[in-house]
Amino acid sequence: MSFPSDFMWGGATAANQFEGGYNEGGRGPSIADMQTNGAVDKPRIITRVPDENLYYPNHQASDFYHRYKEDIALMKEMGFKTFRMSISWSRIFPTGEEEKPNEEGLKFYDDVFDELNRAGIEPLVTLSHYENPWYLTEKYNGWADRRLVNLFLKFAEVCFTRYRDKVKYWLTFNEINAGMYPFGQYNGLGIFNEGSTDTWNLKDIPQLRFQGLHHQFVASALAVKKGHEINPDFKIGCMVALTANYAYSANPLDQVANQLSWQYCNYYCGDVHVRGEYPGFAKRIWKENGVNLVMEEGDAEILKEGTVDFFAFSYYMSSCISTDETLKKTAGNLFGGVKNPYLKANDWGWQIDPKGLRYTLNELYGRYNIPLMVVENGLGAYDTLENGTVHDDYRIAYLREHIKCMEEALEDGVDLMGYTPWGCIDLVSAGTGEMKKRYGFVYVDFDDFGKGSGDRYRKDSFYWYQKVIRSNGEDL
Ligand code: P53
Repeated sequence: MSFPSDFMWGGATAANQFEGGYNEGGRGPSIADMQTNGAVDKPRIITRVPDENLYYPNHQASDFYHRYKEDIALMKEMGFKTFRMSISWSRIFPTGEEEKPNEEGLKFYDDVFDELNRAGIEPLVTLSHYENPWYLTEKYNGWADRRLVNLFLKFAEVCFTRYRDKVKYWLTFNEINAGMYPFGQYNGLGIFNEGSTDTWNLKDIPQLRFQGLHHQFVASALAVKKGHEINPDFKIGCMVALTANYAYSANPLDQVANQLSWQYCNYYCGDVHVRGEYPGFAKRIWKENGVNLVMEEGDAEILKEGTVDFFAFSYYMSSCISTDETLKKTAGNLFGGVKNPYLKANDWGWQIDPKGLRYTLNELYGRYNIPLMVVENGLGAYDTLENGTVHDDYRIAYLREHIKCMEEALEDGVDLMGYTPWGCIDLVSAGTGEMKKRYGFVYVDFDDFGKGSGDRYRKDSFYWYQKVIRSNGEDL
C-alpha cells in the first residue's frame, strides 16, 4: 500500500515560534511575546510588561520574517508539497480592536504566499496559534470574554478575503484542547494559548476555561461558515492535540478511566468541531467541574452550521492511564498518567510511540469519518552542529517509524490527507521556550538566548526527508 499520489508532504511552524520581527512592520505584541524562556525543569513565566532582566525567546524566534525566501527555497529543495504556518493576529490587528487592518502586515503574508506559490508549495494556514494580541488578554482576559468572538471573526474575514486566491487550506485554532491537556506548565490552564482563565495568577478557573473554550468553538464555527461563503473551495479544519492514552491494566477501573480521559482531553473539542454539538458526556464534565456554561440563543445553530471539512491534529507521544496511586506518575499528567514500560521517552519525558499514531488515526477516523491530517509530529532533541551539518539519525528513526504507521493506517482504510512534521526548520519550543529542543530538518544557528548567526544548515534528516517525499513514502 502506498501513499495517495496527492498526499500533502510538508512541514509545520507557527508565527509566534518561528517568525520573529516582533516589533517590526507595525505589529503589536502578542501573548507569546510576554513569555520568558524556561527549561525542562523550569516553567516559563508570563510578565505584564517586558522585564529587561528576562529573556523573551519569541521576539526574535527563527527570524523567518527576514529569511522567508531562503527558508522557502530550502522547503522547495526538500520537495515540500505544503507548508503549515500561522498568521500572527497582532501583525494584522496590532491590538485586536483596530477598525482597519495593518496593511504592512497583510503585505508581508502576501509576499510569503507568493513565494510559496512560486515554489509550488501549498500553504496551510492556522489563524490562531498561541498568539492572541496581548492587548486582548490585558483588557478582556482573552477568550474568557465573549467579545473576542467578533474580534476574531473580523480578523478571520480579513484573512479569508485578502488571501482568497492564495490560500485554500485553513485551520482555525491550534490545539484548541491544550487547556484540557495537562502538560508541563500548561497544566490544564490553557493560559498561554487562550488566555481563557486566570492569566495573572496562573490559576485554573474551570468556569472561565470552559466558557473561553465555548467562545472559541463559536468563533471557529462562525469563521468556517464565513470562509465557505468567501470561497466555497476553502478546506477549513480544526486542530486538536492528540496523545494516545492507554489503560495501564486490564482492571475495568483503568479501562473506564482511560475512556474518560479520551472524552475529556480529545473528544470534548473534536465532537463540537466535527459534529457541531456538545457530546452527551459534556454535561457530566461541566457538573464535575462546577461549570455553568453560558450558551447564548443561536449558539447551537452556529455550531451546527460551522462544522469543519477535515480533522487535523498533533501527535507526539502516548501515555498510560491508571487508577493505582502508587504507580509512578509521568510528568504532569492529571489523569494519573503512568510510564509505559514498553516505551522510551525523549529528553523532555515525552514517550515515543509510533504505533500509537496508527491507533489514534483509527480511533479518529472511526469516530468522525472525515479526512484527517497529521499537522504536527516529531522528535524534540539536542542537536550538535559539526562541520556544517547535524547527524540526526535519532530523528530519522523517529519519523521513519511514524510514517510506517501512517502507512499501516492507510491500509486500515483511514483517509489521511497529509503529514507536516513540526518545526521543519528549527524554532522556539512552546513548552519550554528553548531553542535547543530542536525538531527541524534544517538547523538554525541560534542558542537559547537568541545568540548566533541565525544561519541555516541542512541536517542528515534533510536529505532523508527529500528522498521520502521524492519516492512518495516508498523509500524510508
Ligand atoms: P514543544 C505539549 C504537548 C503536545 C503539544 O511542543 C504541544 C505542547 C506544548 O508544549 O504543543 C504543540 O515546543 C504546539 C506547538 C509546539 C509543539 O507541540 O513544547 O502546537 O506550538 O511547539 C511542540 O516541544
